[in-house]
Amino acid sequence: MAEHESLEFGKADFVLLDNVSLEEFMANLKLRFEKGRIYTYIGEVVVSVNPYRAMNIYGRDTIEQYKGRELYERPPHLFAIADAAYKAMKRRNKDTCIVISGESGAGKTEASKYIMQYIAAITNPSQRAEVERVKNMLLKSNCVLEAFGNAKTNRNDNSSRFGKYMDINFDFKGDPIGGHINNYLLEKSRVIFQQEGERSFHSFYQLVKGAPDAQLRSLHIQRDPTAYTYIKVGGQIKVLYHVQIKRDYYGWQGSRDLWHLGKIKPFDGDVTLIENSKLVSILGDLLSTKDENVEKALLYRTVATGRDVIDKQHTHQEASYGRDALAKAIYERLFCWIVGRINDIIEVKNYDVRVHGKNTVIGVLDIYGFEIFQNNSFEQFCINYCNEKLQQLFIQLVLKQEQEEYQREGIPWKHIDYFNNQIIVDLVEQQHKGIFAVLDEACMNVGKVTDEMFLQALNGKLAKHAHYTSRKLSPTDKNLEFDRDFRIRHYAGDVAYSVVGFIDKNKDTLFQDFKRLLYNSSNPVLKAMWPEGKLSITEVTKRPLTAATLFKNSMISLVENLASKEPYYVRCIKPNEVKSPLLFEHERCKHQVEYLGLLENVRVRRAGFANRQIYPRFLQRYKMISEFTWPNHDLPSDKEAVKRLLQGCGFEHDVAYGKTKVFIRTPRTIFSLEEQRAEMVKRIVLFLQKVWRGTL
Ligand code: AOV
Ligand code: MG
Repeated sequence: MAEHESLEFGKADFVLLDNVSLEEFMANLKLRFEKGRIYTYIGEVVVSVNPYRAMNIYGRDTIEQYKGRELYERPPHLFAIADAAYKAMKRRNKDTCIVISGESGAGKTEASKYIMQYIAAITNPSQRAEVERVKNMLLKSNCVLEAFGNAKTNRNDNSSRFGKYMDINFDFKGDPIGGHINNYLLEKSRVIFQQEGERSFHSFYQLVKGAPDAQLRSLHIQRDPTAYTYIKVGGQIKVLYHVQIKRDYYGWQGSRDLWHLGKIKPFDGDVTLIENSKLVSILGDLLSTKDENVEKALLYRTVATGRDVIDKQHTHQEASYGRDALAKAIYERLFCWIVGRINDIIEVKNYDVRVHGKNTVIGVLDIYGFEIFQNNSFEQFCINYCNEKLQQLFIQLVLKQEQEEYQREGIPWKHIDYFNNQIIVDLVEQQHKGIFAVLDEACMNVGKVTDEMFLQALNGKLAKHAHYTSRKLSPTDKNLEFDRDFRIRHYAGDVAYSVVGFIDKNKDTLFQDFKRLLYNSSNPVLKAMWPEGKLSITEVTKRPLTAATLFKNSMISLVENLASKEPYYVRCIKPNEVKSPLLFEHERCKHQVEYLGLLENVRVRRAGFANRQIYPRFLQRYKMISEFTWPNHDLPSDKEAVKRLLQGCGFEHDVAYGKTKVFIRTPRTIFSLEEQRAEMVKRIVLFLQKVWRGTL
């Protein structure tokens, strides 16, 4: 008996549970976690529990075990799902994607890295130099993006503060020839503020800890991070993993092409900046622009009144606001610029379909997970909405369409119920009525609209919505601590959001003066990041889209893109709040199993069919294994022919015949058909060779 089939480690696939109940599901999950079996299947879905310790299951030898194997031949593993996505892409010329979901700290980013490593390890057997270069860049880019886009939060020491979707392009041989990264809304407010116990992005600490003295001197940066207001707000300046940080720092220094971006560096954004002329001149130096222009942009706003152009001095508050907005914008644009540079390097070039054959894609999605903090703001709202969208995609593809197809095809089917979170997605994104729409409307208003007025508008529009409430609507609710909170009942739990800052963050205003300042920098890289700075003050600019609208649009197109590919899922579970390798907190895990819809997934899967194909395609592939169908059948329909073929093979009990498709329950049947087909192909080839040589 294969190790993974031994009961000592529980059931390797939840579909094999004796009874599909939450209790049995949890008992199996816990047993496997305790035995160090962190992966379990639900059919082709991998359920993963974060082990919070180094596991010896990702090495070269393990990779070899999974390479080219069928899913159930080896114990459940991310490598098996990566291999399945790769095989589907290669065998059937299909674009596939791997969607990794789970709450903050559940292990998505780690999983995405192992998947990438696996794909890199199994491809390019002929060691083509160009392919090796591409693979190297794909793997290295992770390190750079993590440095600039990840940070310590109270949920995860290495939390992704941006969403990442990476396409890997393959040529007809199945070797990676390029890739493309899409990044989604970076949590840039972290540049200026961190909650208690949190840190800013890793890059800041890596720089002060890892850069050589001379370089720090040239950037006017001290080695002591406590000297910098922006990166010490969260009080967590102690640098974790010092050794790793040093290695990482040199790691991205080594990526030669990416290194010169380091020219723009964090600066002390304290208001003293304005009083302290030395800081102004440091900034002038780092931004390659005149000191007096820096000072002017920080203190004044140029406004056009009719035909006149005047300089209006900022109040202290406006100056602080402007300074913070500038810091956030510089970092955000730097981040997007890095992604752009990586894309320049990895993008497929000189691809000629006639030479290279069809170009197929595997997409890997790693986003920021669902999160609840002490104080939740606009950023959490966007992140949690993003998770709702992905849950909706899972529901659509795994629970809904699957069941609808059985009905459409006339396969006897008892409907399996599940919670559909579309209602929450609508609550956020619906036109005119959704929270984003109400927010945009508030931001559009010419008069001064406050966050509180926005909350009132929400209360007015959403009073009756089952997933929305606020203190005004439920005055006795103890979980709503403040008048400025509204609460959403998300698929993964209730979250109270503070409206403070929603309007500003959504408008995301950056004074035109700063754009002009940076556009006029003599550093060409900086200049290129601020094309709007070209406009003169009297030119009317269109109102830019709000942060919410941009994010919503990017999520909608992301989901469309994923839905157009054949999806594979990794569902990550976080076993405890304290990052312990030993603790399986039953209630926490149960909650995740419930909201991820895993039990429903098992039910649909168990009652359902692993594989389906329309009759003509099925015949085309397998007709050679039956005398009734090879080379052609004389039965009245392809459906009849498929029936005859499967009866002949003895698989009758494992299949169902729909109107247009044959449904096959277990993957083993397909595997066996494939084996028989391979055997026949071999024989036919031998036969033909003999005919050819005239030796028959
Ligand atoms: P996330 O990506 O799901 O959270 P990570 O992948 O960053 O979570 O995992 C959090 C931490 O858990 C890692 O830094 C590791 O210490 C540990 N960990 C996760 N998976 C493994 C594994 N397979 N083996 C060993 N340790 C692991 V967020 O990005 O916060 O949503 O926004
Ligand atoms: Mg992550």
